[in-house]
Amino acid sequence: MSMFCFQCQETAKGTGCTIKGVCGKTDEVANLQDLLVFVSKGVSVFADIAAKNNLKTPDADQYVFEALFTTITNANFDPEKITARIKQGFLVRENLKKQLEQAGVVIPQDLPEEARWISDTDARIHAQSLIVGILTEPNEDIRSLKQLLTYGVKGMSAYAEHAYNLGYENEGVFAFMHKALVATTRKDILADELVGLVLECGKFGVDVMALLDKANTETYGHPEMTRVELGVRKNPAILISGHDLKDMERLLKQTEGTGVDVYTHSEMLPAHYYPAFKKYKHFAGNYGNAWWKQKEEFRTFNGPVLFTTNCIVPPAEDYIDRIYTTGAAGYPGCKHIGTDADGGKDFSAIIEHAKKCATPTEIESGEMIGGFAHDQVFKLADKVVDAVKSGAIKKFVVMAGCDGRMKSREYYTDFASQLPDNTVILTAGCAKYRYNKLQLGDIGGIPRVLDAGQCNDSYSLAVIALKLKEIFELNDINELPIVYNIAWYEQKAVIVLLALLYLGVKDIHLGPTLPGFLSPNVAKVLVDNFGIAGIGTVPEDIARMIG
Ligand code: SF4
Ligand code: SF3
Repeated sequence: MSMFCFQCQETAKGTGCTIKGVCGKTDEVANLQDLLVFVSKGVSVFADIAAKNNLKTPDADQYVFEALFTTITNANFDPEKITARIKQGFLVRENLKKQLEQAGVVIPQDLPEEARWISDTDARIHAQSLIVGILTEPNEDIRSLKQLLTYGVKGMSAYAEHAYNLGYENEGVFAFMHKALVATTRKDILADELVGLVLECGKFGVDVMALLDKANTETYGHPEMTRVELGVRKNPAILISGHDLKDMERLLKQTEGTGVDVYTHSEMLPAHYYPAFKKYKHFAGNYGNAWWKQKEEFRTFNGPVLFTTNCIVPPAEDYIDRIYTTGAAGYPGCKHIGTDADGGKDFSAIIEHAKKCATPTEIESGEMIGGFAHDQVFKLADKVVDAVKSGAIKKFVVMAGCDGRMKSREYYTDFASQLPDNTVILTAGCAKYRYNKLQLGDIGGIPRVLDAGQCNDSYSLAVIALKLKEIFELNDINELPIVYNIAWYEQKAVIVLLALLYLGVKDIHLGPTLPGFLSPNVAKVLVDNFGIAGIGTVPEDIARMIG
């Protein structure tokens, strides 16, 4: 075994990648990511002490959410970038210590190892990275809970960063992030306390998604019902992938008037739903499907691709020179566009690159519809309520989450197409690509697939559910005609799941497989208390969920 990682749904054999990641992550990068998480926890130890003494720690907050985002599945494969972040962590930690000393705060002597380890050379960093991994926690259940909590905080970090990039912060989220990470350093912590923290993580998951929703909608307007082109135009173009709307805005502004079009890929599709982006005439459409099909689709796109976040598939030699990264994303050999001293980003290199490339080859045509976040659905509320009352809509099926390359995910296409005509799918995240191009029709003008947006817009689905609960005067969210069949892949899906559990949602089906990081006992806690279940066959599950 040269590494150990079991944080995503595609982990080898459902138990852990031990030689190389199924995602393409090398053992070197996996071990460096373990060390980056370890160092982040050390920073959080001091930030947590500071918070308890009413001291603000903006540098530490930013460091921890950026560092953890870097370790999310398919975000960053670059050992040099990860090593640089590890080194940065030591500096942030030393500055924090000084800040505490200057404020007269007594630093405890019995600090965890995460807060004590110091290194200055790459060789020592690499040596240390081999011995700080997940398996250092010997108890299977405690390890499972510590990782579940860590993955929840990783997902939270990603959403906190997007909000931060738009100038929105929530100190409560940062304080919880540090508190949770400190808890995972404790050798004496018991399962009950960790279970409590996992549930509390869900509360802050709701908070961070609400914050990001506010950031996105106050900055770019409320998503509205939108038809998105799937075909191509005649200009050279840039494809933008990932989740960061600030980068989307920068790219649209900088490409305006250059003769270069901009297309969205995968999780950036929902950018089309925001009013602020509709004014850009060169904002062409969406190209391709979910992240895992990028090898074929990037070849035919012909132009450069900008990754603002995950999910990167290790690029093939014939197009790696067209891949650019920014923010938390990174891949060795790909050009990274960093932030200027004034906080801006200069995309001129990618724009010049696009001008020299052939125009995109058309792989699809037509259009698809989306933009059903909470505000748009509330505008349709009367129609929706009437349809429920008349029985035209029998059930809503939340099918949010992630897509992935496993063949077993064909289940979701079959499930969507075999659902009875009186059901409406509520979706968010890249899971939608399994069924958003099926012609499932509408119910009295309400499309049968309502796409709220990116994975973080699962928050919108919760807001819609809470509104329906109010309209129908119900006591419990579980009395609504809504069932949950969620597909997960990476750690943002973990925070979405914890947020739904916090909101009291029961009987969520999670697939295509349950997380490998859940020990049998921890899985049992989720099954017994929340009715979490896996998936079965499509007919069985439709019978079970729809009746
Ligand atoms: Fe394996 Fe997933 Fe970890 Fe990649 S992120 S190494 S596929 S568990
Ligand atoms: Fe997709 Fe990676 Fe999770 Fe944001 S882009 S949902 S998998």
